[in-house]
Amino acid sequence: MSGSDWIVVFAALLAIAAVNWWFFVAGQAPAAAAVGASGGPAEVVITVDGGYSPAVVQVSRGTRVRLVFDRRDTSSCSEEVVIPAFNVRQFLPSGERTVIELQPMEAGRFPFTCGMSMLRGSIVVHG
Ligand SMILES: [Cu+2]
Repeated sequence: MSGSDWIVVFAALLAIAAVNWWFFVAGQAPAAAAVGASGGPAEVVITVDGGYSPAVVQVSRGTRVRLVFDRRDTSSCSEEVVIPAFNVRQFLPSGERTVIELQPMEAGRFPFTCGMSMLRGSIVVHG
């Protein structure tokens, strides 16, 4: 390997370390998923297991979005998801995927919670 190859390898390792840091250390902050932007699929799977993962979903205004709630836990806390801005109150059977379709027409941050407002997430709509 020549000297410049090592620089490339080092830069790649640094990039991998930065990504790992972002997911595992900075991961204390709510994870975000972007859908509908740059031609990506407007579907996001949200794992429900004592919380929502990702807890923040970023979408583009006017994009039709499929939120797929994949409920893994059996706690009564998470059995219902509520999205007040979209008049959604939906039962989530444990061990199943429940699809909620939305088409946000306004930019803003719209929370979703469990039926008791203990578990929290939000949909961030970019204008
Ligand atoms: Cu709850």
